[in-house]
Amino acid sequence: MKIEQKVLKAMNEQINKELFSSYLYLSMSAYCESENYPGCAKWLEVQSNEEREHAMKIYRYIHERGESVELEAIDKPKTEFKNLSQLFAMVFDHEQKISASITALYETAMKANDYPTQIMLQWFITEQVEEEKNAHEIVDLLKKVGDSPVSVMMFDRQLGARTGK
Ligand code: OFO
Repeated sequence: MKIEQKVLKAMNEQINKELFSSYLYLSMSAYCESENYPGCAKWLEVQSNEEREHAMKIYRYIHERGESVELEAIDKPKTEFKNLSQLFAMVFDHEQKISASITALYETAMKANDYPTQIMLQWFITEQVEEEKNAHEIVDLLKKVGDSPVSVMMFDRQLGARTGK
């Protein structure tokens, strides 16, 4: 069964969004490295790698369906941040936008009666619940941490405990 053009276009756009997410989180990781928050840098690097893997899931799926992937230019991510609170608020905001984009893509696949694509996207829908939850928890935690250097150091250590590549 061929993928409808509308669905294919939306999936190719989603690849670009996932790659941009990866690039954005890597940029945030670089900022944390330069500000001496190695734990936050590690968390964001792992997140960046996960986002690339999300892009690759769709990339592989398009090929499995015998269609073509079309990669577009990736926008330049923000490189300067005010502080950790602003940075993680941006992560949460970005994840909410990605969830909306996945939902819209799912609706496009539904309208096209493309059941395999809907099944493939169910993984992303579940993943987004987790991603939003994680980002929201960090934003909340940072509110409690406040400005105390010792608390910020402990927060950084906690984030650095994240496992993954
Ligand atoms: Fe962080 O989200 Fe991908 O899908």
